[in-house]
Amino acid sequence: MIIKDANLDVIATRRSQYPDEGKPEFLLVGRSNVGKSSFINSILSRNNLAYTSSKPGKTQTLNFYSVNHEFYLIDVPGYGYASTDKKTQNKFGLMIEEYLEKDKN
Ligand SMILES: Nc1nc2c(ncn2[C@@H]2O[C@H](COP(=O)(O)OP(=O)(O)OP(=O)(O)O)[C@@H](O)[C@H]2O)c(=O)[nH]1
Ligand SMILES: [Mg+2]
Repeated sequence: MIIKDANLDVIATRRSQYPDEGKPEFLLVGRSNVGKSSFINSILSRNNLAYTSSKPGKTQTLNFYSVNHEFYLIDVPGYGYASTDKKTQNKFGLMIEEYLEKDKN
């Protein structure tokens, strides 16, 4: 697939902020620091589109990357990042659960 266009379209923390065009969405889930954001840059052949870090806990929101105006790749916070406090971990969990339960795309 030729990536003609890739950009960060929407940053969301709750449902009302999700894009609503009905395009397919692919969510990348995994442990913190496992390389989810790096993977997005890699498959889109973009070096610094998704922010990465050698320290866990970099991605803190639902980041919707529009690809060729056809679909979205969504970068999300990783799970298992014990260094954040319980309250923040819980917030990340609820944010992703809301997406998984409510988003139809
Ligand atoms: N050796 C190696 N390191 C990688 C690879 N992919 C990513 N990394 C490194 O792993 C670290 C974490 O990468 P990120 O892409 O920020 O990880 P993440 O899963 O998005 O992390 P969170 O946003 O905290 O959930 C960075 O230092 C990357 O350079 C890989 O394939 N091999
Ligand atoms: Mg990340």
